[in-house]
Parts: sequence; C-alpha cells; structure tokens
Amino acid sequence: MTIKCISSLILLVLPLILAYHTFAQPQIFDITTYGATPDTDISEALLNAWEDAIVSANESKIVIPQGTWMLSQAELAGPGLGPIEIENQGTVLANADPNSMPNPKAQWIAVNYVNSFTLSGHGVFDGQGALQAWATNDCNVNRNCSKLPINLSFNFMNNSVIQDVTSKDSKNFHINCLACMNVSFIRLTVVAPGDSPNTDGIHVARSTMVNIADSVIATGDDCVSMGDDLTQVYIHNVTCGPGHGISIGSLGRNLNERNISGIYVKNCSFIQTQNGVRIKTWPSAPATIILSNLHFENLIMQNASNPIIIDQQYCPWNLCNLTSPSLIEIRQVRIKNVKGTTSSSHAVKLSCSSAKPCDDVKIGDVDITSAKMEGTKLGFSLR
Ligand SMILES: *[C@@H]1O[C@H](CO)[C@@H](O)[C@H](O)[C@H]1NC(C)=O
Ligand SMILES: *[C@@H]1O[C@H](CO)[C@@H](O)[C@H](O)[C@H]1NC(C)=O
Ligand SMILES: *[C@@H]1O[C@H](CO)[C@@H](O)[C@H](O)[C@H]1NC(C)=O
Ligand SMILES: *[C@@H]1O[C@H](CO)[C@@H](O)[C@H](O)[C@H]1NC(C)=O
Ligand SMILES: *[C@@H]1O[C@H](CO)[C@@H](O)[C@H](O)[C@H]1NC(C)=O
Ligand SMILES: *[C@@H]1O[C@H](CO)[C@@H](O)[C@H](O)[C@H]1NC(C)=O
Ligand SMILES: *[C@@H]1O[C@H](CO)[C@@H](O)[C@H](O)[C@H]1NC(C)=O
Ligand SMILES: *[C@@H]1O[C@H](CO)[C@@H](O)[C@H](O)[C@H]1NC(C)=O
Ligand SMILES: *[C@@H]1O[C@H](CO)[C@@H](O)[C@H](O)[C@H]1NC(C)=O
Ligand SMILES: CC(=O)N[C@H]1CO[C@H](CO)[C@@H](O)[C@@H]1O
Repeated sequence: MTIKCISSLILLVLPLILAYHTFAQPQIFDITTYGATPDTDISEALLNAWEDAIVSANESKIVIPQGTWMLSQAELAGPGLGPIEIENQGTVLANADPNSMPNPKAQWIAVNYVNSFTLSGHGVFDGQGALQAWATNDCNVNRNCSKLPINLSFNFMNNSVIQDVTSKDSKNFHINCLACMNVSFIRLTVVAPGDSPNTDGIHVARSTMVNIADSVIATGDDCVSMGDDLTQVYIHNVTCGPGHGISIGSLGRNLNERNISGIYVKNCSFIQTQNGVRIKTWPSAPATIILSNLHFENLIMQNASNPIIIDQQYCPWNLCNLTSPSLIEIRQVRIKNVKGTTSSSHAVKLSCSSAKPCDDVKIGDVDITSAKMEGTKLGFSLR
C-alpha cells in the first residue's frame, strides 16, 4: 500500500520536473544547422529557424553564432506559440546597395506580431548605410523622398525586450517600434556619424509602455524620436550625442494623429547635440491633438545647442506656411534639474502656438551656462 502510494507520487511528480526542465532550457535553433554559412545570404536559414521556433510551444532560442554574416532581408512574423529569443553573437551585415535588397521598400529586419520576444547577444547589426544609401537619402529636405529601409523594425509586439545589441550605420532610422505594448530597449548601442541623414536612433509611435534605458546613442538625427499615439514612455539613462537630441514630434502634418500623454525623460546626458529635449509641431498643419504630462528631469547638457526647446513653428527648409499656427496643444510640462552648457544664448526656448498657447508649464532648477563665455548663466527665450 505504502509502496504503491510512493510510486504513484513519483509518477505524478516526475512529469512535472521534466516539464519544468524543458521550460527552463530553451530549445536552440542555431542558424548554421539551417545551412547558414559565412559567405552566403543567411536570410533563408534565419527564416527557416524562425518558422520552426514559432511553432514550438516551448521557449525557443535562435542563435546567430560569432562571425560575420550577410543578410539581405528578413521579415519575421508571429505569433509564436511560446516565448522566442534571437541571440546575435556575431556581426550581421546588410547589402550595401539598398536596391539589391529583395524588397527595397521594406525594412531590413522586421519582427512583427509577437508576444514575449527577446533580442539579445552582444552582436552588431550593420546597415552599411555609409557605402551607398546615405548619398541618396534626402528625406530631410524632400517630403516626397524614396524611403530607405529602417534597420531593425519591431511592430505589433507585446511584452518584449531588445537588449545588448548594437545597431550601426543604418540606411535610415536605426530602430523603430510601432504598435508596441510593454517593450523595453535596454543597454543598446546605436552608432552612426553625426552627419548621416535621417539615421534616428530609436523611433517609437502608436505604443504604450515603452522603456528605453541604459543606452548610448550617437547618430546624425534624433537619438530618440517619438511619433503620435503614445502613453507611458520612460527614457532613462540614455547618453545622446552626436545627434539632434530626444524629440517628441514632429507632429501635426497628419490629420489622423492621436494624443500623447505620459512621457518621462530622466537621467539623460546630451553631449555636443543639436538639442537636448525638444517638442516640435508643424504650423499650417491639420492635426489638433493634445500632448500632455511631459516630464524632463535630471538632464545634463554638454554644449547642446538648444538644451530645452518647445518649437511649434517647426518648419525646416520652409516646407510650410508660418502664417497659420500649429493647432497642437501642449500642457502639463515639467522641466526639473537641467544642468550643463550650451553653444547658444538660451537655456530654455519656448516657441508656443499662438492658436493654442502652452498651458501649465513648470520649469525649475535649470542651471545652464554658455560654452563660449565661461560662467555666463543663461535664461529663457520666449516668443
Ligand atoms: C517541448 O516541451 C514538451 C513538454 O512541455 C516536451 O514534451 C517536448 O519534448 C518539448 N519539445 C522539445 C523539442 O524540446
Ligand atoms: C498584443 O496585445 C494586444 C492587446 O492586448 C492584443 O490585441 C494583440 O493580439 C497582442 N499581440 C500579440 C502578438 O500577442
Ligand atoms: C513623388 O515621387 C514619385 C516617384 O518618385 C512621383 O511619381 C510623384 O509624382 C512625386 N510626387 C510629388 C508630389 O512630387
Ligand atoms: C512586460 O513584459 C515583461 C517581459 O518583457 C514581463 O516580464 C512583464 O510582466 C510585462 N509587464 C506587464 C505589466 O505586462
Ligand atoms: C547607465 O547606462 C550605462 C551605459 O549602458 C551603464 O554603463 C550604467 O551602468 C548605467 N547607469 C545606471 C545607474 O544604471
Ligand atoms: C485627445 O484628448 C482630448 C482630451 O482628453 C480628447 O477630447 C480627444 O478626443 C483626444 N483625441 C484623440 C484623437 O484621441
Ligand atoms: C536618476 O538618478 C538619481 C540620482 O542619481 C537616482 O536617485 C534616480 O533613481 C534615477 N532615476 C531613474 C529613473 O533612473
Ligand atoms: C499662407 O497662409 C495664408 C493664410 O492662410 C495665405 O494668405 C498665404 O497666401 C499663404 N502663403 C503661402 C506662401 O502659401
Ligand atoms: C560647441 O558646439 C559648437 C557647435 O554647436 C561648436 O562650434 C563648438 O566648438 C563647441 N564648443 C565646445 C567647447 O565644445
Ligand atoms: C533598417 C535599416 O535600414 N536597416 C538598415 C540597416 O542596415 C541594413 C544594411 O544596410 C540596411 O539594409 C537596412 O536597411
């Protein structure tokens, strides 16, 4: 009786231990077992590994081993049955010529419709934008430009983490996150030269609960740019520079834009950047949305041109009509503890809309001095 009882207990517990064990050990999908070799395009091997991983109910891990790999393009779509990780230990190179990508209008690597996804490893995704693509990227001056691919594109993604990887020399935006919910970008390195066009570090829009933390972003455009329809965005301990700073906007040009609320930029440094934190909206533009609950705290500026700027007359290269003001309303802005130096003559520049004046803006403990005239403390520019 006792023996029978113990043995049935073992029979009951053993599968639980095995089940726990298989859950704790992810199933590995190494791209080299899918035929990836260093001198050929690994896109097919990666896609085949992905197809196997998403049908696995267990936790799965796709491994890109150490070495240099060529990847023409990959669109990895879920949903998967279980959590999926891609660990990049190597250097993944894009084709230098954007027109040699199978679909030049699509992203380089896109991961769409997944829940519980992790991108990890200390590898590099190298867009090789410098070789050919940047010369043709004129989206900064031409509204009708041909769009180059974004390097790493994450869309419709929930409860996921992108960590430790490096994105280098993207042909266009480095990383974007559209329609993401609870996605964290941690310990990333983004590098591109200060004069590379439109190479925004991380662009987020139409998302909620996005964390960007402990990252170093050096690029030719915004380090982080935020589009419309965002709530609960936390940007902590990001070092930006060179680059155009951390920006909300530009907004206003699209009538279907939606509100932004709850942006927290804290403990960030801006080194030789064009801006520190910036909110930019277009005049003579149709959108009437509200940007509220915006917090900028504990920021260090090292010769940033515009440490804090609200620019509701954002109109680069005269692409708009300044006579009709922006219709976007900015309210509940908190700016606290901003220190350092600027190359300009102001610490804070507020250029609010005459149609929708900024409301409830509180600024405290701003200590910015001129980088040119040492020790000269600077104040506000209001217009
Ligand atoms: C996946 O896990 C199940 C139990 O949870 C196990 O039976 C199966 O063998 C695992 N598959 C692989 C490929 O590890
Ligand atoms: C992400 O969450 C949203 C909202 O809960 C849900 O509609 C969507 O199906 C989820 N996506 C995935 C890929 O799980
Ligand atoms: C935009 O560019 C496309 C092709 O590149 C062209 O067909 C179209 O006419 C252009 N539109 C405008 C408004 O210039
Ligand atoms: C957010 O996602 C992480 C996994 O990346 C998960 O551990 C956490 O529970 C999620 N938070 C919420 C509120 O769903
Ligand atoms: C801030 O980020 C840097 C770069 O990733 C990291 O080395 C440092 O430890 C982080 N600081 C804190 C307080 O987490
Ligand atoms: C923006 O917020 C306002 C005030 O909360 C609300 O009335 C309006 O409908 C919102 N607009 C959109 C597009 O969600
Ligand atoms: C910012 O830094 C301060 C002091 O170094 C620290 O107390 C605080 O927890 C940090 N905040 C965030 C959100 O990292
Ligand atoms: C700008 O808009 C105003 C008022 O709508 C209009 O009178 C003017 O002609 C426009 N200017 C240009 C250059 O389009
Ligand atoms: C500050 O930045 C300006 C350009 O914005 C540059 O000309 C100047 O040399 C920089 N000064 C210092 C002290 O780095
Ligand atoms: C997103 C994106 O543009 N990534 C670029 C990253 O770099 C590769 C290589 O050039 C490009 O193809 C991608 O377009």
